[in-house]
Amino acid sequence: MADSGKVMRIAFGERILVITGPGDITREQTDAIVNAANSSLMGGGGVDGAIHRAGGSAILEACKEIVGRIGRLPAGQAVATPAGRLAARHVIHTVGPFWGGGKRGEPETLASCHRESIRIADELQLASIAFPAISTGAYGYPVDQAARIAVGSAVKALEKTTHVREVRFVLFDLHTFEHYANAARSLAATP
Ligand code: AR6
Repeated sequence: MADSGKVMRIAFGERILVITGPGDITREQTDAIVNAANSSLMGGGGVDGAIHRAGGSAILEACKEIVGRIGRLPAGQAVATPAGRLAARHVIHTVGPFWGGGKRGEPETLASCHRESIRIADELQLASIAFPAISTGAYGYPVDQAARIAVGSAVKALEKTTHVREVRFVLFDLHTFEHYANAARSLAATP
């Protein structure tokens, strides 16, 4: 889709990081969009609810099949389903950490969400993937800290991909956009 709101683009060699917002990830035309799911994979509120509503029942059917096969999805891991009626071709569902103060492995788990989602997109030979601000809504992760972890781990993963060339963060509100943009600016400024 045409970028809505503000857009920041940072090139890393042939790869590109895009931070944009305010924006609705369900309207993204990247090859994959990432869902901030819960371990049941049965849908929920926030961005999870929005993705299931916009994509239709094909997403839930695929999630049920996955849960039947592997059971609940642990935090930090990711799985891919078709995207139903969405413009994206795939939804990559990942489960962020619930914020419990920061000493329960939350940063490692949040980094793993981004690393695993990009790894799966690369395995599917996709060129682009869009993330929401995982864990910063119902799961209560402080946005400034989440932004640093999310952008840092995404760029690190992006440097190693074979197919994925573009990672986008599509932030729902301006406040969240500013934090992710600041995190990207600091990262780009670090030699
Ligand atoms: N596009 C982009 N971002 C969105 C959208 C959208 N359409 N809608 C909301 N956001 P949350 P979490 C933002 O709560 O913290 C669900 O019930 C939102 O403003 O969706 O990882 C799941 O089933 C916030 O910045 O995800 C889980 O139970 C960000 O997305 C639980 O919530 C994440 O907020 C997961 O909690």
